[in-house]
Amino acid sequence: HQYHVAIVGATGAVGQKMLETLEDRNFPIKTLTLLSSKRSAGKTVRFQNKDITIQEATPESFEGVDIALFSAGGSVTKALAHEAVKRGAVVVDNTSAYRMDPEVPLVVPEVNADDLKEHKGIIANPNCSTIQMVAALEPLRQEYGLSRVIVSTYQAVSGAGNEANDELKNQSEAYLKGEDLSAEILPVKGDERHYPIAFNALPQIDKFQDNGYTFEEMKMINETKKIMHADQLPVAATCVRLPFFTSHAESVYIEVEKDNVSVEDFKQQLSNAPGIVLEDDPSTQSYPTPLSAEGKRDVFVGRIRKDLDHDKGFHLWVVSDNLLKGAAWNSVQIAEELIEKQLLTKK
Ligand code: 11C
Repeated sequence: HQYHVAIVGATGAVGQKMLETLEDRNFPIKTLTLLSSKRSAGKTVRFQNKDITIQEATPESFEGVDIALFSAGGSVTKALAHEAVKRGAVVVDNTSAYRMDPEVPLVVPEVNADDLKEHKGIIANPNCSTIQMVAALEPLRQEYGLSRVIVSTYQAVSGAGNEANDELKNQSEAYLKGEDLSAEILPVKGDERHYPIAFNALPQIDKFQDNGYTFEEMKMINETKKIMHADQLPVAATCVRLPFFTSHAESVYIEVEKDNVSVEDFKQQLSNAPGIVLEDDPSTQSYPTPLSAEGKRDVFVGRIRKDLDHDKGFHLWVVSDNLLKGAAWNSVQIAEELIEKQLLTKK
């Protein structure tokens, strides 16, 4: 069977990766409709050696569409996702618009694929930094239980889109020429103050919330609890932007419930886990980095250590391509699961 697939936001950083991923996976496509804002409509992109013209997204664009992958910002999702569902499409949404809606499953296939069975037309793809963390923690939670998570992130600029990539490039060139750096996008487009990202580290990703955490930090906290069905799990996050283009890295501290768990147990568990690659050998300086993970669909884990003061505490280093497992690949993977589980009709 082949499907009519639509991508909303085809020209964005994630939309581009969705096209590449559909091609790489040889996804069973009958028709591919590429949609965007009025501004990008009329451009053409190449897919499987053909030029496809991007059309302006309207409610009618979704007539006959089976699967719609949205990645054009929360306001576009809010305006069009229900219109797509009304016309019979199943929506996989890569924005934060409906992630915390109790009617909308929030899915990382390695963790909670069964939640797809409850969908009512819209499925949310989690935030990139959340996805890679829960994918790495789930195999450990299943075996040893989880009683606390504390994460600090080291995130790539592409998480803030193509404009942020350009800002890093321009500032880096300016810095090396000894010129002044101008900052207009990061840390958050539309926020009042901007700081250079080149040769810097910014402890703000997305807007500040009333509790002093940023929205990115609250996404990691709330989404983790929802995906793992663990409302009571204590989760804390500090999210930091660093000057590289691709992949998010995370230093994760967890406490397990079981006694007498060893680093070897962790390694065994992770090396058998779906979608996880263990890269952890201090004797050969083996560990993942943002550059080594770029372009790959897996989540890489290294630097596993037992806490020196807490017998149930462990430290891990988790790295993944934020545009692939963090966005495009997780969305396409959800679409593949929907086909496999015969869930392409709404309940
Ligand atoms: C970043 N994690 O790195 C963000 C990008 O909610 O899907 C993803 C935003 C989202 O800036």
